[in-house]
Amino acid sequence: MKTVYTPAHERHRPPTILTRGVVVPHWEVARRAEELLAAVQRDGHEVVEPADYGRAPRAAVHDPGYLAFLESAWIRWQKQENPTPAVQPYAHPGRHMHGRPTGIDGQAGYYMATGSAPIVEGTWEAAMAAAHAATHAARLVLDGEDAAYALCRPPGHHAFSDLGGGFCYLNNIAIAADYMRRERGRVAILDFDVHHGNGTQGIFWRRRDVLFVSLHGDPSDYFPFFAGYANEIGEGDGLGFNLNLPLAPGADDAAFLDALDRALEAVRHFAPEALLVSVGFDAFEADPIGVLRVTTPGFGEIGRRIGAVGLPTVLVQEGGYNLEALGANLSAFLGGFAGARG
Ligand code: Q9C
Ligand code: ZN
Repeated sequence: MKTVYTPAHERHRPPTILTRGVVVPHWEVARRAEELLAAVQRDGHEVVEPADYGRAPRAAVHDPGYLAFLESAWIRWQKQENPTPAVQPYAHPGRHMHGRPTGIDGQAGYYMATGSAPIVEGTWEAAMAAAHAATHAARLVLDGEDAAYALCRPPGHHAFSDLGGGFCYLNNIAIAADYMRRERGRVAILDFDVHHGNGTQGIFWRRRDVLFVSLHGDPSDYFPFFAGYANEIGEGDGLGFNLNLPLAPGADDAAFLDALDRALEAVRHFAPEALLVSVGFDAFEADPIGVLRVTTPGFGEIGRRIGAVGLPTVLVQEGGYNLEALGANLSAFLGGFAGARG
């Protein structure tokens, strides 16, 4: 399978994250992509660089004010007194607050849902490149490839139209899905990252041409907390085209695969012309921020069942933070997928 990869991700180096009151090194590190790349190379997949698709694909999904913020935030931050290397908000609009700040501190809080998506010098370039990688994988599948894998970093599924957060800036899979929709009637997105794909859900909430289905740890006590519940089914035109399957903490391969079967049943019923998959390996039993217990062979079976649906498929990398296991988990997943394609 063709893998779309660019070293542009290396410029995004989020330094730290505040976790339970303590500043710790960020989990979303460049080595993640290096481990994933080494695995696809070991397995003999062809690696290609993405083309530059310009502004249009991201502008079709994201708000102009949000894009202008992302592009300029780091430079604006440097113009403050005693600047630091990372834009990191500390105040967000809570309930009952509707004012619109003009300064960088307030805007950072306005455009970021969480403090876990710091913006450093190379973040914008890396985020654009990740979106191009997902778009390129979509292009390959539109042009007749059976499937393609976008090795994206930074990830994207927590980014809404006008709101970043949770290590995400541009929503790579939403950009790729919307891009495919220009040439295909209906597409489905399946998200098996351990965190609910709240940004992707938000972007397609009122649309019936893009089905969104997510498997994830129960948000009642897990990030992103405020979305991912089973009663979220879309609204307006999109009513009935959003499916959330939250899993209890500690869910094992069997529980995960049962939920995956339900998700794939919904995909088959929707009968899309293509499938896009938010691929996360943070449901892994030894992920440092995960809460589920999927094993490496479990990811193989996940790949096999997704491949067996038989749709043209765009795989887009999201999370997964166990650096020692990332490569093996990707190999298992891609091997399972390829096995089902014959
Ligand atoms: N104590 C993705 O996997 N919360 N994002 C971290 C840990 C944010 C994960 C706090 C998790 C976001 C793409
Ligand atoms: Zn995740």
